[in-house]
Amino acid sequence: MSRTKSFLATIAAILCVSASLSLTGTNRVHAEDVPVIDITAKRFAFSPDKITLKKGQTVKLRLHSEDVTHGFFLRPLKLDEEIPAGQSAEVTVTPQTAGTFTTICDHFCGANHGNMNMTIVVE
Ligand SMILES: [Cu+2]
Repeated sequence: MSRTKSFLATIAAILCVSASLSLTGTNRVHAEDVPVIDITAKRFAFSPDKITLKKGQTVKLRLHSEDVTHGFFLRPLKLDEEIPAGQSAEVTVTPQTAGTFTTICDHFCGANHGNMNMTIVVE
């Protein structure tokens, strides 16, 4: 009887330890392994105007607007964000297709809006 009890206690202790290990492991992966790329939108350009991503690698794009509301639209990467005036928006993306893509501002922001775009290269 007491042998069974101590056996069960040992199992419980192992489960506890492995549960807490896997939790901290998950948190660490999220905090450190997703690179952040800052992109600033301002009439009528994005800065930087070109970024390079790796196929299959997740990145977080942190989009900032320095003036009015802008859009950030790129159908092949399923990006369709609105960047509110003077604020930021975040989107996480894992590109699955290599190529050179053009992201456009799809929220009308003024006279030269039609030429506001940036390049995303996936390699
Ligand atoms: Cu625009």
